Amino acid sequence: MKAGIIGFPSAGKSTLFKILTKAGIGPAAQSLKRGRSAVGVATVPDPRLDRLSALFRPRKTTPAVIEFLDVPSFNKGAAAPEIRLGDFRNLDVLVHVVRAFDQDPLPQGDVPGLPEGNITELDLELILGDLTVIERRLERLQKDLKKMKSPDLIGEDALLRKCRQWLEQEKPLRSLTLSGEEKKRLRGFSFLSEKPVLHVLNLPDSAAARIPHLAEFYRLKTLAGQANVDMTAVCGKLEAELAELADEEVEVFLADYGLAEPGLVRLIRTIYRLLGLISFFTVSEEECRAWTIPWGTPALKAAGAVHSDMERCFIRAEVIPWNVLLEVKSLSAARQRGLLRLEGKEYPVQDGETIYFRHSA
Ligand SMILES: Nc1nc2c(ncn2[C@@H]2O[C@H](COP(=O)(O)OP(=O)(O)O)[C@@H](O)[C@H]2O)c(=O)[nH]1
Ligand SMILES: [Mg+2]
Repeated sequence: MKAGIIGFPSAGKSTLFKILTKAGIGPAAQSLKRGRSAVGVATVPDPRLDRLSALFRPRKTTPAVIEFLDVPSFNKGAAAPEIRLGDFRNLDVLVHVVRAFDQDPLPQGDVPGLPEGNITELDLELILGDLTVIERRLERLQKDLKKMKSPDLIGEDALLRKCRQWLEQEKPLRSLTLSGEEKKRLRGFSFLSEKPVLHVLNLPDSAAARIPHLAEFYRLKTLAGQANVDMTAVCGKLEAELAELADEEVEVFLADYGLAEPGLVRLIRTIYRLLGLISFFTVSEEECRAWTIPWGTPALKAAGAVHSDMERCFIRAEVIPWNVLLEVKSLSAARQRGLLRLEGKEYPVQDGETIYFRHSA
């Protein structure tokens, strides 16, 4: 999975990127100077995997990962494509950092100003970027259509006009209803406003204790009825301090600020919610590992995520929820007690299940 961190200058993008990916400042800053995105990998925190790993004591524990890009800042009115479009190819989600830490200190009970303006402005940049691409392609298409009226070209022309009409109303493509066929046709364009967006409010420290509440408040107020968008909040400065601490100090620090968990944990969880992703686990003495799949994935495809041979030679999936496995302590005990379910190819894998794939490879 790939996520692009985007936004206007000094929103806290690089700060967030560095904490998420534990990236050194050097190489990342160098990439940005050349106008390219810096790339780093974040591991997905999952206490369920930690608990399974503590039980199985495998030689290796492998969490799921998300690749993050620290995309150079957008400049207002410049339309996004001045940023190399290549950076946006294959991005599954845009993480938009919204600067909201200015009103420091914030009186208790007060709510920071709504960042609606910032969100609309960002959407406008994405929309303008896509319009530029569409205009260019339509121009080219008219020339080609003069030479040859193939159904393919006619179809593309109609679809792009439909998109253009939507964008001209300042609406992002992610809210336009498209058929599977149409979506497939658009894929090659990698349209910016088509990608799901997670808005991350970067709030002042003084808002720390109320962060989950504020994130929810703004989400309901700002994003009501919008498709493929979600919202969360962090205190960037606080998260940066948190990242410097040893594991055993983290809990005390969080408690001091009245926080239940680091903002980054919530951020990643919200990405999963937005994209409709779930996790399943494979466990053995060799390796305990978390895998990310879309909600509703059948067991056969889940097997394929682990190994193509497992998909090809799939026999059965042996399934048990992670917490039940923790209780009975081993797969063989679970099998004996009839707690290991046998499921076939079509079975939709549920979040948090531990799976042993039987195969004939
Ligand atoms: N007070 C405060 N300052 C922040 C926070 N996040 C970032 N900054 C500061 O804002 C400036 C810009 O941050 P940076 O991450 O480089 O922003 P970018 O341009 O979006 O990459 C830096 O001086 C940061 O130290 C925050 O949450 N609170
Ligand atoms: Mg930056």
